[in-house]
Amino acid sequence: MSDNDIAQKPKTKSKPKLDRPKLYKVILFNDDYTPREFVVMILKAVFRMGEETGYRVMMTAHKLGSSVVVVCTKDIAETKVKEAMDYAKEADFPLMLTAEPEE
Ligand code: TYC
Repeated sequence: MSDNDIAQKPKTKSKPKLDRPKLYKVILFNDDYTPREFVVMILKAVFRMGEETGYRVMMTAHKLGSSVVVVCTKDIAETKVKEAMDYAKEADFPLMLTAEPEE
């Protein structure tokens, strides 16, 4: 038996597992000054929510102090937070949103 007879293991390419991108939560915080309708308008315009979902998310923040708006990639979360807060600044409301990494 020559060396050539040794069965070769089929060469399977090992695929390195790509880590899933870390996800970020966009959090909406309550305040005493921003009108409810303005918050709902932001949720509809920036986060593409319908009226009912927007109202529900706004009321959750209003009653509990904060509410998760969406979970997405860091890039999208930060862009949307900036967009929403720019609208609020423009209208002189102290509306606050943050992007936080999911545990
Ligand atoms: N608390 C505000 C009011 O009573 C409404 C509001 C809701 C503001 C949710 C911010 O994230 C918010 N006018």
